[in-house]
Amino acid sequence: MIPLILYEIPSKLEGNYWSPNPAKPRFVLGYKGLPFQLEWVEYADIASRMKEIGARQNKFPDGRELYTLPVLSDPNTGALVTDSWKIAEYLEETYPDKPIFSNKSKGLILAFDTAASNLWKAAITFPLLRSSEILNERNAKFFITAREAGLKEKFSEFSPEGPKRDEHWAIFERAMETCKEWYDSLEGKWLMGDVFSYADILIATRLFWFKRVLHDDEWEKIASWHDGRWGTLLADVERECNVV
Ligand SMILES: N[C@@H](CCC(=O)N[C@@H](CS)C(=O)NCC(=O)O)C(=O)O
Repeated sequence: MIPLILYEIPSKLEGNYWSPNPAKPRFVLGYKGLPFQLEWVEYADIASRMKEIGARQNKFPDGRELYTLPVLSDPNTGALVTDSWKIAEYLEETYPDKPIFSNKSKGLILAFDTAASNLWKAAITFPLLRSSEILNERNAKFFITAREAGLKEKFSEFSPEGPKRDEHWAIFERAMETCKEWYDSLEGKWLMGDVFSYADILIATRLFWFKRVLHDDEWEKIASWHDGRWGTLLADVERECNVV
């Protein structure tokens, strides 16, 4: 089998990885035990590089069309897939061993993806601010301009220290409380009880993002909530997906 190619975004961090969306297919590839290699594309070069390889643009709910990562190329089939969800679907259909949508759960997990995004929506300007700090100057500039346009807010307003940042932390904690309720509703360490699924990858890749971009004390605060279960969950999913 020829290794698949996953297009990823680098950072200044040791180990490079940081971005939650490319992490999703990376975790799936690891879980399914598929061979793959990475092609690193600087944030500011995503559009030009993706145009060059013929990837399609992504369409956002507000109608914007944008070249985004992750993109996956599969030389075994000739497929070139944009968008983490579409990649997950593609990998599941093409390589069904070790399923990520067991028990016909794909529709529910798609709905869960939206629910999980909405859960953190109001708090993620803080990790976005921290994300800009782990990119080099050129990419940080690009990233900030793009996020300002997306959020319709000046960068300095994203999550300034003080009441606004405190409110983001409060929203964060409430979100993790909801997440805890989801996990507590069944016995077993995964969201579907004993069955590992893409839903766990959706939660873990966000935790992964927080761990990578937030300052150590900030991540440790999140990891320690609810008896340290979030640090443990991330480690469990990483082990399950062979990404450590
Ligand atoms: N729904 C898409 C979102 C992908 C996305 O927003 N990717 C970001 C990086 S994490 C990106 O490539 N943004 C390009 C830009 O802002 O120009 C997915 O899940 O793949």
